[in-house]
Amino acid sequence: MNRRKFVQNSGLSAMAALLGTEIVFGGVLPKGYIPLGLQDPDPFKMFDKDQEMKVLNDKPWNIESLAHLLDDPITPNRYMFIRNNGIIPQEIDPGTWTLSFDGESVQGNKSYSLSELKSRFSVHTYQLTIECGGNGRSEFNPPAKGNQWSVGAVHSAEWTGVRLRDVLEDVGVKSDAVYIGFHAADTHLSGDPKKEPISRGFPMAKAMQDETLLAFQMNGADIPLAHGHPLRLVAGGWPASTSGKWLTGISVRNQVHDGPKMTGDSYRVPCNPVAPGTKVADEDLCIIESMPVKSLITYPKTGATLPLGKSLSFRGHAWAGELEVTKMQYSIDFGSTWKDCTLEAPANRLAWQHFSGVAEFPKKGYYEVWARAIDSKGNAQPMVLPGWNPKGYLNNACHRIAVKIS
Ligand SMILES: Nc1nc2c(c(=O)[nH]1)N[C@H]1C(S)=C(S)[C@@H](COP(=O)(O)O)O[C@H]1N2
Ligand SMILES: [Mo]
Repeated sequence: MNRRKFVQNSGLSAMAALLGTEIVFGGVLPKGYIPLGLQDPDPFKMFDKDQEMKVLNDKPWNIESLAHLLDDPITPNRYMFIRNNGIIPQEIDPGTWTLSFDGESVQGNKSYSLSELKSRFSVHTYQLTIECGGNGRSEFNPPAKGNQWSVGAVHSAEWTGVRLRDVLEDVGVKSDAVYIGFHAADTHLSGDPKKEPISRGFPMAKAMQDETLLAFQMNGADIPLAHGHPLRLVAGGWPASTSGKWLTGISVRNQVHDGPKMTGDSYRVPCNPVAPGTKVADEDLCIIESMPVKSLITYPKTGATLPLGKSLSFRGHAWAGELEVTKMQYSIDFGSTWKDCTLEAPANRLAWQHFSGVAEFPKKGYYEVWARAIDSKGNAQPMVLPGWNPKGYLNNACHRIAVKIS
């Protein structure tokens, strides 16, 4: 039961207990009225998000964007989805914030203040597309537990920071290093201070890429609190769960990192396809690495109506994890025939690419515009749901919008 319902259904004494004091004129409270002191905060105001965004969960906060809100070439904060596994840290002092390095494969433990990171290493800016591994989960059948993301758990902001590689070189890494794992300042939903809500990572090869950043800015300003202020690991093209927010530590491991949400069915999918609903043994699950090819039509909004004889200009973005998108196509006949879209180069590696097209419709009636991206290895987005997996990851089916010609 959520808190609002609980408060609504509770009597005066329960509300007083929640407030920590007596409600003095409680006897005259209108029925069903929730005292301001017990009302949930407005997430749109609190996180500076657009009112059209969809709140999937408030404990922890998970807020989804919508295809047509993601139209900007670089996603502004207002339209960026929020995904949390735990409680957002409350008291953050960038002045005393430190990032510490440890693990089996560092030459010695070391830590840096934020100002040391900023002054001792060269600063880089990249546009990086990060998509939640569970984006598209809501379509799987049998359904998968977890936030029921539709298509809006992706964003492509500009991140500024220092390269993880440069800092790792300064720390000194042993030759047996295979993986890094992040540690962060958010707290576990259980309230247990010893439990980390999430501590994921990636292989050294990803850690050493130019674009893998320890970021302190997003879109040219301090990172907003919900997106990892004051320091965030950003690994474009990989499941967003590897981009640790509120970053406090990096462990350099001589084995695959085994922090919370690295094992079991978290962010792991069957190494080989399975029938929907299959129970998959632990050793048959593989960690998700680079995200699959995908695209979104961000204009027009689904449901557009157009007079006969007028062509439809549409546009959107396409991305392909570590790869580039090399071809973008659209169909107005449910995938029977495809035409090419105009496709732009990315701003930099791991940034999404913009596409546009002009569709003509032969007669009045209902149509759908389907969009399909193809990556540099020839992988195309599937028209229908891809392989079922226990937690509903990696749904990269073609995005589509409805259009009526009247
Ligand atoms: N510290 C920390 N980092 C985290 C998470 C978290 O719960 N705690 N969630 C991860 C997941 S699962 C996703 S999808 C992205 C979401 O990033 P965003 O909220 O900035 O959109 O953050 C990742 N980094
Ligand atoms: Mo995620």
